[in-house]
Amino acid sequence: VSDMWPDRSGRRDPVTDFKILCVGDLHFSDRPPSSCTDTYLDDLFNLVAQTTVIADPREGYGAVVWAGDVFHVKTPSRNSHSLVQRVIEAASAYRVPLFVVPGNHDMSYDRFESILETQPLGTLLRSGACHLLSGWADSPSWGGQLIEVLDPPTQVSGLPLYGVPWLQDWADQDAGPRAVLAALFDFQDRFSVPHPRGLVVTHAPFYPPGLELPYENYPTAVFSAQLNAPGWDVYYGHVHEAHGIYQAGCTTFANMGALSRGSLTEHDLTRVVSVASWSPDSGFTQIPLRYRPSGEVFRVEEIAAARQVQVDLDNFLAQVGVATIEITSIEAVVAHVQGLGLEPAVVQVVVDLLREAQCA
Ligand SMILES: [Mn+2]
Repeated sequence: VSDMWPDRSGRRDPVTDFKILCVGDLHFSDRPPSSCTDTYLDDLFNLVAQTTVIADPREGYGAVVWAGDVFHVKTPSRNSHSLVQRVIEAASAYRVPLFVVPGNHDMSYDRFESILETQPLGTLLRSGACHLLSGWADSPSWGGQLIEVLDPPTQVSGLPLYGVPWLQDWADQDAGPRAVLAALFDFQDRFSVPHPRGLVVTHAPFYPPGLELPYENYPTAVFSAQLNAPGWDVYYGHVHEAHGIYQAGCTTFANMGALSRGSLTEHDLTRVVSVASWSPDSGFTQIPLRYRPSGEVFRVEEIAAARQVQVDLDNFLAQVGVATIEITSIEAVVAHVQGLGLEPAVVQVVVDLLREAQCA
């Protein structure tokens, strides 16, 4: 397999017919989210198992990337050893290297450093069942430092794959762009050598132009300009709703939505659960999975209640002359809290409590 990629100096001719499988937010959790039936975890492992079949090296796959939020609950004591071992086993079933781009749920208080200190993702990475995708796939880094404790898989040397983890400052208009440039510190060193095409995977509050959230958004056109890498595409997690494939700036973006079906929103009742294949020649291709109907994975009374809340809210907003807002999810409440103009530290505590309450 190591002959598939040119080495870092680009001496070998690039192989261009490889594929990378991109998988959205997973949110493994011992307990199902409150809106979900008891089969939440088994259903999720079933979807992951399907991706291990799809990512067949004989079909040209060279790597799989999980685009963040592997574990749902950040509190270390609320992730059982049973759960972590099951995830290690599932991650080990891939026949090609598995990479993980850390998401906000994989860190405590949005601190990247917490991953390898307290978080279940750190245990998963240290098990060797998957590899950190932060910076270049073959040399993981953070904040300008190589992460020596984690060995990248030898067979991906030169793979045109780069990761940008969740950034504490994504939504900060001033600090956000600086944080992105810091995260991309060694990207320009070799983005065009040896591959004219490549893939960046991130966990980011990206939205298609025109669909941006007011409180949590990083403009995709700005990210495209900062990459400054024509021919490179971007896959991202974080937004659980599927955005599909779209263009912003000179970059093609894709988000197929979460693998987890843990957030009960209108789009989660209707969307096709999918992952994406990416290749230098073809770009992104949506791959639908086999999944259970939403009536079996969500508690029906919760669905009815959520719809009633939406209807009541719509009526109320219509009466006061305000446009509708989505308030059927924790994320919507989080967005609201983030828009209140509170101290960032206070917002962080409230957001963490809300997200963990989702699982209580
Ligand atoms: Mn998520």
